[in-house]
Amino acid sequence: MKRALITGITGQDGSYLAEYLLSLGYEVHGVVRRVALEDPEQRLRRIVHLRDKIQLHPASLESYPSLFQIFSRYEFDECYHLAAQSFVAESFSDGFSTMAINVNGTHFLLEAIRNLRPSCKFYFAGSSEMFGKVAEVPQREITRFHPRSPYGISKVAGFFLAMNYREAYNMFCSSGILFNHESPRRGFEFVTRKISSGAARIRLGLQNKLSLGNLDARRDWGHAEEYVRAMHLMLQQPTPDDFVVATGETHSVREFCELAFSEVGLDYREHVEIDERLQRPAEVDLLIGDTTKAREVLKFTPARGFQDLVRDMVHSDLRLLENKVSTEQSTISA
Ligand code: G4F
Repeated sequence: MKRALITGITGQDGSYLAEYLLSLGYEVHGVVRRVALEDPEQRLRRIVHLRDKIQLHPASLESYPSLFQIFSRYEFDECYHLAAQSFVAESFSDGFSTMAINVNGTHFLLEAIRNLRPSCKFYFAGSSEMFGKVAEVPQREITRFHPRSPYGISKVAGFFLAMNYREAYNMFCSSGILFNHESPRRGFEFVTRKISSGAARIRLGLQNKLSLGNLDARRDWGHAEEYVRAMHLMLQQPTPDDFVVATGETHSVREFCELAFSEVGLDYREHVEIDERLQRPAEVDLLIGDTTKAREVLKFTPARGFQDLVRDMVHSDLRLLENKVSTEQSTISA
């Protein structure tokens, strides 16, 4: 039985990856913040159904000793480093904590592995945000990076840290350059979930308007549940390497709105309003990934397209809200 450690196990990707590794027969461990253990209903909500199948360890990405301790107690075969301050807009508000968590956290983990378990394979969650002001279209593994936010810069640093540990210490470190990946488990701060839940709430009469920023930004949106398989595949290769994971299609935020609102029988133009305060100081205008290497080497091709993703998110939010409303109503009448 292989033993894997996931940082960021309580997030969208971490929860899907934990499910996937369990289905493959792994022993799954996760790093969580201590506060998460104290507020399980909210902070562990994505992994509540896995609670008795996984082992959680309280630690902080800001503390080398806390990570060192976990590696000194267990011999892991694989480590998936997904935890990060991952909201781009927040990185403009507080670039310093984004850099500290994302860069030092990655460095601490790599160093703990080097000292205690150098044979442990390491997956680093890179990001298409590293391409930023894109040097070519579509973007591939060798496209020059030009990040446009502290978040993007922190991911470039993490990417090169992983590469450096690979080259300097011969460790198995691979980075996934994942393009945007979404699902019904996405956090509400990201634009896709903001739109899917907004459209569902407007449909149910719970609100009437949805404020958004730049509707013209284009993203290559895939389904997170599928993308975790690519992470796992990267660590099963004979040699470590870096891979773009994407659908190869691009759509604007406006198209996402159009489709999401039409799924619930509404016209987004009657409900979406632009709030200039939601514009970013520097925007990433166009992302679209070149899927060739992942297809040829990993044999990974995502099956779920844009329409399928939008539908999944909107209908899941509708169901969630309908259940909530009917529970509230039955509580009131009881
Ligand atoms: O959903 P977003 O916040 O995602 P973003 O910035 O593309 O980053 C996500 O994908 C990256 C992979 O490329 C990850 F590395 C990162 O951690 C994160 O998961 O914004 C998408 C686009 C942006 O262009 C933004 O300006 O939507 C635009 N947008 C327009 N109105 C908005 C809004 N974004 C948000 N969050 N909220 C808005 O109201």
